[in-house]
Amino acid sequence: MHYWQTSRYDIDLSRPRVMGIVNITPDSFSDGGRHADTRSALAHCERLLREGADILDLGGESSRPGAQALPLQEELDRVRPVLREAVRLGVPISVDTYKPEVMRMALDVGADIVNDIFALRSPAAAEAIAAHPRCGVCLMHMQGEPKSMQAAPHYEDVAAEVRCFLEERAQALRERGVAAARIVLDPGYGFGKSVEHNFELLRRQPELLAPGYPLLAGWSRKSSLGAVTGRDVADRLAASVAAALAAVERGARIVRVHDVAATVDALKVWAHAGLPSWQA
Ligand code: 8Y7
Repeated sequence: MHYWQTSRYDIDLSRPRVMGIVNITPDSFSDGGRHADTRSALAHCERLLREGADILDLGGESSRPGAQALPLQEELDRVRPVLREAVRLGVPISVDTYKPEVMRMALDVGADIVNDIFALRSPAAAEAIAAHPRCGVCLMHMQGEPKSMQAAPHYEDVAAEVRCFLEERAQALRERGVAAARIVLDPGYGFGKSVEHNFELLRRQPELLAPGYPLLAGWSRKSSLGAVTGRDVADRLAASVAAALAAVERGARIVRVHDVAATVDALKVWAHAGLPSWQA
């Protein structure tokens, strides 16, 4: 599985790819309204591209633990104007949403990938993807839902359960006629998982490769990195880069990050180091 098939691009995964995070959220320091929010999101897109991002992931709703759900119309109105411009930037554009209506809008406007933290568990969401001839999709594991997922995460065997869930979600899509080459899986670090769960999952991440789909990993600035380093979210750059490299070393083909420039540098050095003889 060397390419990720998406609406306009076949993304070559023979080297690890960097997905840059673009949050489209109202800017609390500006009263310029929607137009200003759109412009600042697009400026961020352009910055991440200069820093070497291979894919941009646009999101209108925060999925952080405890975050409130965003009304549908507000999400549509935030994402649409940014997406219209972003699809002209010459890179694959992913849209982070679990709402089928937002997926349909995004695919109509020309998005390449749908990134769904609910892994298309809503039948209408799976339908929206299956109705498109070739968009890419990222299926992420989450236990519970963002509002409450960190309350009491529980697993008998976190790696086995995540793998089983992801394999099932991929199979459900395949049965709707979605080609395997369109599907990427994601362990969902931080989504209904304790610090210990996240790191056990990272150590055992190679087990998630067995179903045969490429893996995407998102560790950027997450709280488990704060737990290990004692650092606040603003000071987790080094921790995030280390986690991204560990994920790539354990088979991730795409890393979803805020700090694109640092991650791109780290991956360049990592690529030059090659694999140790016992892994080659
Ligand atoms: C992930 C994600 C977030 C992730 C995928 C954050 C939207 C929380 N994390 N999507 N989204 N994987 N596929 O801290 O790990 O970035 S939001």
